[in-house]
Amino acid sequence: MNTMINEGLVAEHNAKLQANLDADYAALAGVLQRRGQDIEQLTALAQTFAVAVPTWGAGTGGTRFARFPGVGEPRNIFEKLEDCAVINQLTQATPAVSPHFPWDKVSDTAALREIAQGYGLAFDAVNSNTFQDQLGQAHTYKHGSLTSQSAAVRAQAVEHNIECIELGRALGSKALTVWVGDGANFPGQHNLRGALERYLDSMRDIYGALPADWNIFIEHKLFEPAFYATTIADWGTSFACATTLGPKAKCLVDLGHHAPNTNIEMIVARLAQFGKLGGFHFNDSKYGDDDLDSGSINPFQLFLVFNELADAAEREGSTFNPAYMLDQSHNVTDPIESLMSSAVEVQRAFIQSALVDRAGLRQLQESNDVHASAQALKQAFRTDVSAILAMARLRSGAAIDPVACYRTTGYREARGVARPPKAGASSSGIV
Ligand code: RM4
Ligand code: MN
Ligand code: MN
Repeated sequence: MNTMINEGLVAEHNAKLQANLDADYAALAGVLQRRGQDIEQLTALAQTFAVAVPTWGAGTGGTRFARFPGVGEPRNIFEKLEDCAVINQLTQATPAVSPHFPWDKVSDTAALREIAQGYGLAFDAVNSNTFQDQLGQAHTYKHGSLTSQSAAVRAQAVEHNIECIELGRALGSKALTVWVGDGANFPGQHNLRGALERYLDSMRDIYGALPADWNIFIEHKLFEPAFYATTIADWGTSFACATTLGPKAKCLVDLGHHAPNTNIEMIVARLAQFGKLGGFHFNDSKYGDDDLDSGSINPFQLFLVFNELADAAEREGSTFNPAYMLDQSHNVTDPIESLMSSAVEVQRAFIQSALVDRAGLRQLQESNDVHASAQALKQAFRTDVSAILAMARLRSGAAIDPVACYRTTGYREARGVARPPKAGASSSGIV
């Protein structure tokens, strides 16, 4: 396998930190044992965790005001894969990447798959893009794509999504995620019902092109770029559309796509209950679709989301398998550092949720012991499982402290030389 980081450097890093880790691990094992929990089981569980990395997250993002390019940022999908390989090598928690088309389109898709395989990376859900125009495109998406009033625009948008399915098949992917920015900026601009009817018509055509073992994920988002009425604004609309389309259609929850204070964990519970939870785009936010690093603003919410996922997994068994992906935009940090620590934060919430004694919690709930029920969750959330995550990494061949290890390698500085800024390079789509 091709490794981007010299394995000797990782081993050297781990050798320096291992004695401290062993001590922390033994101390945590004792704490958990007193609660009747086996640390070894939790570490083995942590080693199974995987979250996909978005190719566009490897580039430096921006806001609608400006983008400040990062040193040595990737200029194309091949360089993005190099950075994704670093992230997975040092965390062993991100074995798949999620591509976005046409940003990541290349002339030889089979070769792209082989290069990824060389790094030990697979392809997760493919993402279509009808929220911006591409050079030479016949029709503009200025007034919508799948919901457009124009049959020609809708046909073009449908065709693009079907092309994404084809590209995804060649890459070994099994799902298409559709997010459209379609909506209205002014009351009266759209017939609200008519727009959703056109969306469903278009989606039926895309659905019809799905291979038997594929899913289509419908991603809702409250606002932006439409500021008055987004066609797929909420999970209710997403659920109604997924139900109308059929069993291969499921809902995708991007944590940033809700109004502040929305009870996202309850949305997760509802979608899981009715078999429509397709997957996640993890990130964090304070105001809107801020695309901040997972767990950086509201780690308790992330934990509560995983608490619902653990509950659903217990009820549904192995058939419950939502897709996990990060979807973030890194404006002021090194994307590799942000993506590594975000993957670890999501993995942390996953392990913390496994600390909850579900049978015990049910008893507390049945006896209406409100205080103790709340404390059962709080105790799990307050438990510092860092040593479990670090031990899982060490045992899987990754770095005990991924960011500290990365900083010793000089990787970014070397990319600064190898990847001089290039005009028109697709460093990121989110600007
Ligand atoms: C959107 C949404 C989509 C992503 C784009 C780039 O806000 O989160 O998942 O494809 O951004
Ligand atoms: Mn998203
Ligand atoms: Mn988003």
